[in-house]
Amino acid sequence: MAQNGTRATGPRCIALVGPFQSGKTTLLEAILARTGAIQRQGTVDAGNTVGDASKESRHHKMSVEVSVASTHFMGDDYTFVDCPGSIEFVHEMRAALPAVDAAVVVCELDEKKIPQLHLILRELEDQKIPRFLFLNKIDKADATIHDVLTLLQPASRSKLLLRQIPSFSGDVIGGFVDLALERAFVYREHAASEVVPLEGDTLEREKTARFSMLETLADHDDQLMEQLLEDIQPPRDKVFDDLSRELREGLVCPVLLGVATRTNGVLRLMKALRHETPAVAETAQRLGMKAGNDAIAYVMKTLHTAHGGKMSIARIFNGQVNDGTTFVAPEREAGRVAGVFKLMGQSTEKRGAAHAGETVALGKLDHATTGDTLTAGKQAHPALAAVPPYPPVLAIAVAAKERKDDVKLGQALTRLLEEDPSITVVHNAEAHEVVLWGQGEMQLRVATERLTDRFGVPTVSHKPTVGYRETIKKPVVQRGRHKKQSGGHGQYGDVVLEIKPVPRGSGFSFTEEIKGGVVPRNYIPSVEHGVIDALKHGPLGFPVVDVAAKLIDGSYHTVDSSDMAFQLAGRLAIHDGMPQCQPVLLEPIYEVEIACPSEATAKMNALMSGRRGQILGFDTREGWEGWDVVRVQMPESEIGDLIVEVRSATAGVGSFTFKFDHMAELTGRTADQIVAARKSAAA
Ligand SMILES: Nc1nc2c(ncn2[C@@H]2O[C@H](COP(=O)(O)OP(=O)(O)O)[C@@H](O)[C@H]2O)c(=O)[nH]1
Ligand SMILES: [Mg+2]
Repeated sequence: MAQNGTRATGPRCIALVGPFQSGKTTLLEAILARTGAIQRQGTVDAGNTVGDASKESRHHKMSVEVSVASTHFMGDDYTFVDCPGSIEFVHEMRAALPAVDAAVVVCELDEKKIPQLHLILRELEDQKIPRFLFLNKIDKADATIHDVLTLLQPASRSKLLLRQIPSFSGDVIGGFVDLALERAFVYREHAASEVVPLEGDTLEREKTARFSMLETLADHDDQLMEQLLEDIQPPRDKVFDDLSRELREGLVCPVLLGVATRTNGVLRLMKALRHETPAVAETAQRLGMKAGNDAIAYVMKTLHTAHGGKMSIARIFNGQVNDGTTFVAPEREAGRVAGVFKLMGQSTEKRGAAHAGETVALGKLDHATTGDTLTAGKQAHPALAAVPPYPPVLAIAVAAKERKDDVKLGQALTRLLEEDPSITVVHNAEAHEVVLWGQGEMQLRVATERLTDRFGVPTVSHKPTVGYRETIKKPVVQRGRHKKQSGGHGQYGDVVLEIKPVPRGSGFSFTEEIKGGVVPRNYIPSVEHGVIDALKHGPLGFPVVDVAAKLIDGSYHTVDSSDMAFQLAGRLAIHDGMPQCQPVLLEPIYEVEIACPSEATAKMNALMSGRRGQILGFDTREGWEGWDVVRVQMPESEIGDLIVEVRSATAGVGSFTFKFDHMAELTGRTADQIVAARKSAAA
């Protein structure tokens, strides 16, 4: 039985987070099985878990979005939010975190996962989410727990506090000792662990480990410190109170052990959650919620389901939400709830009103988006949280496979972005491209799969067009004469243009110095029009920039001259003049700032020079111990898949931001290839 009886403490919402493949989805399944929400524990490998039930997740055998499922335990409701571990889907977790009372960080005993763990803990620390570490897969552990903690500690700002130690049967871990309870358990597969006497060698280890746990707690409790110094055994209740308080205040991160596949350690985890995590009122306080009577909810995720339409997964922080509740978001109507649903992974089940603390799906809130704070009432509550997505790092251009789907693609993209706000869409009018910007290859692949499978628009995708330009290096004076005077109404326009390069970044200018009306005033805008048109494709095939054209001479015909004729004359002059001006390709250069663990900095250096990058400098990353920032200038074409290499050189955790800096001349082989490719594409 639980140490504090069975008093109910209200519905909780708990995030399962942690590095990729650490066992989060398996742990969710184990929790649901141990608490009776499901009859049979599925496995990720068999593809029959409650989490990861979307087509894309099953297909890639990984979590690509949050999976939400609720269960009961000792009189209370618990909703678990299984978050993808992959860095590309980290926004799913970040947007969900404001809704949760605590997070369970699932981690393997694997040194290679430390950088990812570091990033995840950082996010939890920044958002002030109380957190447990669940060391999973201890059935496969070949290091001692103590050594592992020493390795992991630098990734955590708060002290990792070992709450359990393993006990052994022979060489393998057969159970654990709970250091707060001072009780020993042996694991039983898919059943509650069995209490066994705490004795012998295990008792000795327990004493040492318990003392060190108490010492850590005493760092933030003077009274406990005195008791320890005076060799007084603190009462068990005091130890539990301290554990709970220090967890909530983010002073410690308690560490529990387990084997998710066998549900070992799962009940103890549930009991720790039950006794130690804050309830909804405290979480609401953390978010700065103001007292009132209106229902308030936070949207952690938006989904478009095949049958139910749009669903907003929301935690209710105050009041009660019914079918028909009308919500406002700050500065916006959000819509009217059409159905309150209980979630079990992908499946939804209609239910009654939801109360403070519960996490449910709300049907058809047309104008609600992920991250919204919703208020039922006239006066919107200020946003409880703001989690802007990280800037995107990778792009693909997408188009509907069939022209007839063009309009449908627009609608599908709107839904896609609602489901995943860390994707942005940019319309490149010049290249007639719809460009999806996102967080990585897998995320964009999943995005195109969703467009096809979920939103019914098969697409094709390719690399986005790089914004090359061209300019000239020499001036020329060029005549352009358009003359057609055989039969019927003739055409006549004649201009002389001075074409010359201007400094980089000054764009295009058109001026005139016409004397004696050799080109009548009313035709001059037509000449300019023709020039601008011709400069859209220079001799190399790209838009021309940094050129000045001056109209200096010309002639006209009283009957045959027209706007059209002078436009054509302007075009001709550019067309014939430009090739004589030594045209040169310009490529966009960006300033890129790469953040990476210091041990990878040297690798970055090599990577940059392979990509025509110019290193501008190195720095330590502010507020990130053991990290560096590398600043480089790099051509746009080389940034295309840069993230793939940056991640592979940094165990997945490196990232970058970039902004346009300048256009630079490009000559030689690379330039020739680009021009040739353009010519063959245009042909
Ligand atoms: N041996 C062992 N394998 C586990 C355990 N928990 C999960 N796994 C396996 O680890 C892999 C990744 O699990 P998954 O739950 O998908 O990890 P996630 O990426 O964190 O959701 C799967 O093959 C699981 O079967 C465990 O406690 N012990
Ligand atoms: Mg998973």
